[in-house]
Amino acid sequence: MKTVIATALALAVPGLAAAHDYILGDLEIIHPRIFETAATAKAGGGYVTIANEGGTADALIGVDADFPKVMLHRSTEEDGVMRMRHVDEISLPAGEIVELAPGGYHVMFMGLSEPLEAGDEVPATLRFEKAGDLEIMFKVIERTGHMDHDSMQGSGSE
Ligand SMILES: [Cu+2]
Repeated sequence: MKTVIATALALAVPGLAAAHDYILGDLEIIHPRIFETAATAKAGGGYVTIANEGGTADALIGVDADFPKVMLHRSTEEDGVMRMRHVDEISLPAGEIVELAPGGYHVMFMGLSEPLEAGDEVPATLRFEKAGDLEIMFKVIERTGHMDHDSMQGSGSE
């Protein structure tokens, strides 16, 4: 489906006041967010939930944003150490919900020139293999005390 319709739904769900989502064809893109970054951080992790409500598999194949480098990463624990690796795409099986979340898949925004602060919005374009491109806003949200890998200074490569 090539029709690019980015509809920001006005959600009024109690307890999810910060949630926002988008529809692109059969894909629902829910609550794209980035945790605020430390002053010295060179990278920030972007998270989002993607529901594929159609009958055909799709994949997230890239993200464009105004940073020197943006990559798809997957965090894994190896011998008790969290590492992250570049992935070429994130599969979106038909009828399934895929979560980009701390400790797993994420979008790595690299080469930050200044910290991302809670309340900021980061425009980005999600590129899907079949559904096409979707312009969204990642909302920068407060860190909830839980440290995850995205404050590490990882190379992001294999
Ligand atoms: Cu990463």
